[in-house]
Amino acid sequence: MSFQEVFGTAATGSWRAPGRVNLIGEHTDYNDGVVLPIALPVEVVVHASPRTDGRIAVSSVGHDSVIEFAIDELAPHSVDDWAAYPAGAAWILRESGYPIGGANLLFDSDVPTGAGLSSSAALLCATFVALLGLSDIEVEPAEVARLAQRAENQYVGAPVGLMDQTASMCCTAGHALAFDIRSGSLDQIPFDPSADGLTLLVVDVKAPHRHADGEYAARRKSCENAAAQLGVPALRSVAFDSLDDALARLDDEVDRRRVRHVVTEIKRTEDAIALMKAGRLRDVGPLFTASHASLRDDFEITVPELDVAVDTALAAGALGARMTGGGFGGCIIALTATDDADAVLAAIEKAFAEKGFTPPSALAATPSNGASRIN
Ligand code: GAF
Repeated sequence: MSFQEVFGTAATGSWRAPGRVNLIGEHTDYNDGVVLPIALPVEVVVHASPRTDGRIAVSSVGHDSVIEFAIDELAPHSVDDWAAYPAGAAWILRESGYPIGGANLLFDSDVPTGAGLSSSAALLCATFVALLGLSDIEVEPAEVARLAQRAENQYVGAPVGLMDQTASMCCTAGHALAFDIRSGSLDQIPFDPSADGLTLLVVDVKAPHRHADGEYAARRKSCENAAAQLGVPALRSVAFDSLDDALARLDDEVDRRRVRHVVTEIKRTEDAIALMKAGRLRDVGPLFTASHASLRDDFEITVPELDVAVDTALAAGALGARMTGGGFGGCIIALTATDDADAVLAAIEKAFAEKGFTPPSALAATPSNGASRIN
């Protein structure tokens, strides 16, 4: 249904916010680490018009239902299902003192859900830019990302870090975003694989997310416990050179593995950023592969579909491959010579058919712009 059909008026504007894929730096954001995402050319679009009664009504293309709430009456978890995200955005804006007005919002998205490409951060960020835009309130994109994280943590109740929202707000076309969570610095690194005859494949392995929420919270807790035991504010404070000393001071074998992943992953991310700045993208491949091994063996968040996709991509000639995102399903990325990309994808499809897995699908990894107004 069109905006006019749902709400009986025309939309006064449209805004968009993209999904993302992280090149490297997995499960480092909530450890004050470094991440390197790109925004993808898939996005949540929201068509919007203002209301004068302090209420927000949300609907989405393909669904007939309209969910409505009063901004004044919002409290954590007061709206559930997908509408919890726009409600959470309105709630944190109100709590933070931004005088937003009511709105009618119609969402349309081509970000696959459950694929680890941040459909929820895109939904949140699209809502923020629309609600702020309708009320002519200007807020820095990085601050919008922090508000979006607070909405997800406090309203929806998901203990996520700050990467996905920042990627959706702050990425730029043709660049990967080197985001240092501790310092807050945002460095746009030119990222154009095709200039080097390379392709970044993003392959959705279509694995059902298995216990992803509880496992994510457990990983985060393990990292926080270890940091507390080491007497540091976050695992970012553990220098790569002193990793062995730190591991020797931890009682718990599982926590030791989690710490080893986080500290080595931050180092790999810093190395990848340095290589990309030096124009040596090809050499980043082995860092991707080492990241995957660490996520599989130390962080223990891969599933057979992710491991088979990575192993097959490497056997078929990829320069490097890894799972990306929260884990327990989602996508892998594989850096390949452009001439080999079709063969790598075909090899993954063949391996999945032989294993009886759901057929995977591939996406274009063109680095795109963060959230913006469309019209
Ligand atoms: C999910 C979270 F939302 C991010 O904050 C990040 O921790 C990521 O998993 C893992 O790197 O996408």
